[in-house]
Amino acid sequence: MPEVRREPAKIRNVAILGHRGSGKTTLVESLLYEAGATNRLGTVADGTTVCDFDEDEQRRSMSLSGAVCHVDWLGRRITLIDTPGDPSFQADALGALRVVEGAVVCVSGVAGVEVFTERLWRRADERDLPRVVVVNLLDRERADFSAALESLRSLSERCVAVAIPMGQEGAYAGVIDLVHMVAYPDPAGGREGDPQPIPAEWQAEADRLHEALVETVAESADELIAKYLEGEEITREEMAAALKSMVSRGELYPVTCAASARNSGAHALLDLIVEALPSPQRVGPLVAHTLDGTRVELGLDDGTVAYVFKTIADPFAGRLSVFRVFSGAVASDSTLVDSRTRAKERVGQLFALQGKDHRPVPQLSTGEIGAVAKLKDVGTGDLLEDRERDLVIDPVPIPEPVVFVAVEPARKGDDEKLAAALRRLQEEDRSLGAHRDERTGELILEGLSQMHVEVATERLRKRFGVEVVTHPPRVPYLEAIKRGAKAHGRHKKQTGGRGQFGDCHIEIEPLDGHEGYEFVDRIVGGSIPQGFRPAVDKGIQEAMQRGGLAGYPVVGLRVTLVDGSYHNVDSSEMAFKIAGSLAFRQAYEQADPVLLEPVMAVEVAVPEEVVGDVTGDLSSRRGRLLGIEPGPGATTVRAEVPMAEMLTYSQALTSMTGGRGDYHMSFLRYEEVPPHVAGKLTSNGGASH
Ligand SMILES: Nc1nc2c(ncn2[C@@H]2O[C@H](COP(=O)(O)OP(=O)(O)OP(=O)(O)O)[C@@H](O)[C@H]2O)c(=O)[nH]1
Ligand SMILES: [Mg+2]
Repeated sequence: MPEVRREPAKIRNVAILGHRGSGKTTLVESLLYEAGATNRLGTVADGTTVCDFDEDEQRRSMSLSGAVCHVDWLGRRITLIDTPGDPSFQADALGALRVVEGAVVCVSGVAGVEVFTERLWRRADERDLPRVVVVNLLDRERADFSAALESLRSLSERCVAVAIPMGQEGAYAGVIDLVHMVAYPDPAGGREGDPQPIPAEWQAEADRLHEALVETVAESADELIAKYLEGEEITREEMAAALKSMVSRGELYPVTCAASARNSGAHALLDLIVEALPSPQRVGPLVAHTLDGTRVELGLDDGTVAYVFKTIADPFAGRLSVFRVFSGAVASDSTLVDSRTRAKERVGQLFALQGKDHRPVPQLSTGEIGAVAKLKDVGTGDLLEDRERDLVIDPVPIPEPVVFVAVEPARKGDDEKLAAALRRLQEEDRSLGAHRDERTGELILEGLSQMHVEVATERLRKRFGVEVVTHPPRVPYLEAIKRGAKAHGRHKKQTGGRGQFGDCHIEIEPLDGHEGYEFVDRIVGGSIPQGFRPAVDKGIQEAMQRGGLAGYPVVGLRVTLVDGSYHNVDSSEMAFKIAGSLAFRQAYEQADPVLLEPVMAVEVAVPEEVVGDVTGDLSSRRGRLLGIEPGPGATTVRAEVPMAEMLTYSQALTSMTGGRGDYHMSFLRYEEVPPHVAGKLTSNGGASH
């Protein structure tokens, strides 16, 4: 076998993180090309990159899911996970954080740090993840490396330049590596190749910044500071070692630069990944827990433990599980135990991933990332172990859905197919939800944004051949009464032979909080025989389901059966049921009926400068403001807003905040619909039952 065990020290697992459009996918393309893993530089515009391989990504020119690929550089295997920069698809970015020892944070040289850069930075902080930063797109108009560096300092004062661009915008001419004091002239889409001497015009600037960098790094280690103060040369190895320990401890975030579409900056970044980011060897043990809560620290060789961080639903090849080996090694054609299901799983052929291409490998060693197809019942977040050890690790937080859309198959009879396809999509994207609304009977797709849901329905069609129609969910209104009323219901029919006769007097009154249903039998004597009274109750309940105002179910009612009469021959259960429903309908009309609507508890997090717009908008949606709390990154606005007004909130918030807003909502309670709104709902016929 050509590939046997790879030393953990020779591995780097790196997530590429950053705001939408900061050039991540292009950056990965450039790293692959420079390292010789590919022989052409693909572009996002032409849909020819390794990482945006899905048709839907190519059509939208954006990444919709995480993609795994790898390069070999300086004797190290670097596995790169390109993640989507759109928050709707953040589940894959968050999942990637769990399986890497380091990240490359990609920032636009034009826009600097943007909202989602900051959010991902905080997530990486929580995991103490070592990071290097690359300021990309420096050949673009209005690119400004110093301004971008300045904006990075808002994330951390420890962001320090380890490279500078030689010119920018139209004058961009390449990169100077301040660690090794070499230059990489702009290859304009070719390979950068070997480093070159720094051009004379840049020498003074480079010397000054190199000196500052050496001073920063030297201060981190006693033996280096001594050498430095005595004016001795610090070697490349010493510099790299010091850099790595500082980056590993989060004391330094080296910032390099690039114009990835021209393949500029790749060489210096590849060096930086190897020299500054830690290997699995260097990182502490994986902390897991057994099911009974005991903490377990897993070293690199504590049996076999692998973690599935991504699942790809392929309608033809079946399910592909992408995993990271944390301890031991996984071999092709072996058996592992899934710690969630406790079932044995047959592991067939293993693959190394290069975007959509799978290359068979005999084994995946400690620290490596790869994939296997067709495991029986293994989901994202599962651990695979060599024996039953009942281990679990902290789950990756999955963002809550905020956008709800009703879906139904376009073709009758496709319900089963739709349900199955949805399950497959949910395996792949855990932030996608689906449920059947009990009240309206609709199938509701839940996502993080309108686009998220659109992408899902597109996939249903393209991948699984299920055409669906979508519409805003029907609001599950209810009806209730505000005061008591009495009525008499009499059903009498004489048709030839046996007639029908049922007759009852009822009183209805509202229950507290518009909740529940009670049926009280207050008949004295036998004006209605015992056996027929439940029929009255049943008739009333059926009528309540149909409502009386706009066709929505009536709730929160006490019904008292006070009197009635019967006929020896003609009375029947059916007749009393009808009498009950007639009585109810009459009483209901006089009981001041009202519509009730679901009200949501809404929390919106937005930049301070748009708080006024957001609160104004919520008020116009009949919202009740509860509070405004300033916070470090965003101001939180809390409000109670009727569900009917929140159906299209996602788009509104995006346009109000330029995509910098976030919200979530949950059902709070039912409330009366104000008369001016109710008028519209009842006049156009209400629910279509
Ligand atoms: N001029 C210039 N354009 C670039 C550069 N890098 C990327 N682009 C372009 O910028 C756009 C966005 O690049 P992507 O690589 O898709 O960015 P991304 O960060 O992967 O975007 P998402 O996956 O949507 O988050 C594409 O049109 C690229 O061709 C660069 O260095 N210079
Ligand atoms: Mg991308």
